[in-house]
Parts: sequence; C-alpha cells; structure tokens
Amino acid sequence: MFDIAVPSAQEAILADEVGVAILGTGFAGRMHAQAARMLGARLVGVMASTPARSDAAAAELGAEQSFASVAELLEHPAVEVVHVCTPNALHVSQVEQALARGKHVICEKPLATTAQDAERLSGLARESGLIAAVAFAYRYQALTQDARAKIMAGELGRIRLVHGTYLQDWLLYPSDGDWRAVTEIGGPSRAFADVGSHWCDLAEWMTGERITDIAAITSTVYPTRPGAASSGDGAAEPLPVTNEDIACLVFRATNGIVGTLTVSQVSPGRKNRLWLEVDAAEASVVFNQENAEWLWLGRRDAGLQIARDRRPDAQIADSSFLPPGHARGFVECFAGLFSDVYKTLRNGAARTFPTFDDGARSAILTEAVLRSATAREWVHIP
Ligand code: SOE
Repeated sequence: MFDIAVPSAQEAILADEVGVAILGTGFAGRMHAQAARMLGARLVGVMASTPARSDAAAAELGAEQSFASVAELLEHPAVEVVHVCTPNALHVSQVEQALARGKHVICEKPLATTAQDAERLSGLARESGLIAAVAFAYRYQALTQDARAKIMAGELGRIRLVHGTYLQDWLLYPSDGDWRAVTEIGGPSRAFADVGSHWCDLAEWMTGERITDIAAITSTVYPTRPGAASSGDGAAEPLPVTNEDIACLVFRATNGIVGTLTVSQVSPGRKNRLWLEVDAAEASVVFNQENAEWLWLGRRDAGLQIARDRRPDAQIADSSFLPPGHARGFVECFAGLFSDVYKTLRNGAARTFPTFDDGARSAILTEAVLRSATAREWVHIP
C-alpha cells in the first residue's frame, strides 16, 4: 500500500496565522473560503450583497463575523489578505480600497472589465509592494504542473500547435440567468473573459509562449436572459444580453506556434471542460479538467494515460499526498495558489503565483478578442 507521507506541520504551510476576509460569497467566494480554511487560515469575516446574506454566509462558511461594508472589513486589524470574489464590475473599486489600506489581495478573474483598469491595478499593486494575485487556479492542477515540467524539460520537442476548448452548459437555456450575462455587471465579454481567460492563461503559462495575433468570432445565442437571477439580486424580468455565449479564436503565438480555441457556455453536457492540447515535434500532451487525474501523452507509436502521482515535494497540507485515483479536487487548486501567496506573505517566498500582471495580460487578450470579432480582422497583441 502507498506510504502516504503526509507533510509534517513544519513542512506544510499552515496558514493558521494568516487573517483573511472574503468579499462576495457566491460560487467563487465559497471556493475561496473552503480553500483558505483547508490551509488553516483564519477566516476573519465575509461580506455578501446584503447584511442578511452576509450573516448567513458567515455562519455557513465558518467565518468569525460578517461585515456590513467594505470599509468595516478593511478596518479590521486581523485582516491581512482580502479575497475579492464579487461580480466583475466591483473588482476595481474594491481592490483599490484594499491596496490603499495596505491589505494584500487575491482577486478572482477577470481582474477588471477593461484592459486600462486592469493595467492600472497592476501598476498600483507594483507600487504598493503588496501581494496581489489573480485566481488562475488551473495552474495548480497537479497535471498541468506535470505537463509544464515536461514541456520545459524539452520532452515533447519544439511546439507547433496549441489548441483546445473550454465548454460548459450552465447557460444553455434562455431561462438561465446570471450577473455575468449583464454587461454592466459582468463586462463587455462573458464567455471569453470568464473561462477563455483561464484557457489562455494556462496555455501561455504551460508553454512559456505568448499569443501575438488573434482572429476571433463571437456569438450571443439569446437576446435576453433573466437579470442576475443566480445571485438573487437582479430582477426576474428579461434583460438584454450583449456579451457573448460563444467565442472562437484562431491565433498565432511566439516561435511560429499556431492555435485554436473554442469557448462556449451553451454546449449541452459539457460541465467544466477545459481541454488543452500541446502538439510538438516528438510528442503531444492533453490536459482535460473534467478528467484531471490523468494526463494523455501522445507519440507516433503510442498514446499513454499518465496517472497523477503524489507530489514528493508536497508543500501544503492539502490532498497532494493522495495516491493516484483518490481524486485531488477543484478546491485544492485554490489551496495550492493561496499557499503560495501565504508563503510569500509569511516568509518572503518567491512570487510563483499568478499576479495582477497576469490579470492585466488576460484583460488585454479579452479586448483583442472583442476588437477582432467586431472589426472582423486580425488583431496584433504587442
Ligand atoms: C463559471 O463559468 C465558472 O465558475 C467560472 O467563473 C470559473 O472561473 C471557472 O473555474 C468555473 O466556471
């Protein structure tokens, strides 16, 4: 049987002294709360869209208290790191306030709904010297890390093609509403900004290459949707939808690489299917987020399914010690990212996590997609 070497307390980064607060208690906020507590962080408090929801979320998530305002949250002396998990249009103001009060920030993607705002926040964070991370959590899937290691070690050979999809179906029906589909709250891009951003961040991080030119088309399948129904804040009456359900890209990247990406939130039966394939001179590798315990490695004479293995250098008291087949979960990806942030906070470890610079990069790619789709032409990204 496996010798399950659980990291000892000294090795594992037990963030029991890191005080965190969470703004926004929807799906993302709950992920953040679970992951932070997995690391032993002190969940000082949470704030939702209404006082009643804040109280309910604090009780449900095991927070010490709820906060009635952002100001109250930022005034609390025990709050060191603010997790911003609110609707996209609120990120800029809340991040600015947090940085101004000397708080470290982990912000959900997209960092901002415009490239200009995202770049401004990146500059503010840099000037402040504070930790400022963006939750591109799929970099912390064990097998995306293994795939990156293989690519960086040259095991695949020269990359020629990077392609894939990010498919979901949670917005399949016209009755499916969410704040993301309301441009004023979610931003001018939806499917690409929400999940295409993950795919592009992962593709550039895994390969070390950069997308340089994009040609994109987008599609919005319903003219209206219920307003923000999923957060419960919006009216139930139909609201006009102007951001996209589908985005299809062709792109060029550095070192002669080409690629394609299809993003859809209206693909029946696809739940959270981030599929990324890197095809190179000797081998190819495929990561499928819906089957995250296995990495496919292809060669001319064979196709291998490689099991996720325990990570000998387990750094955090999460499930990375689990043997293959004992699935390491989605929340652990957030725990891995937060552990890197907390280690930097506590002992000055190198900033290996995705930063606001990566968030600004993502916003620049998003605007290039929209510009290309609108103008029906290629867009170069300097
Ligand atoms: C909804 O599309 C969503 O929750 C995204 O907002 C997350 O970033 C993604 O990881 C899962 O799907």
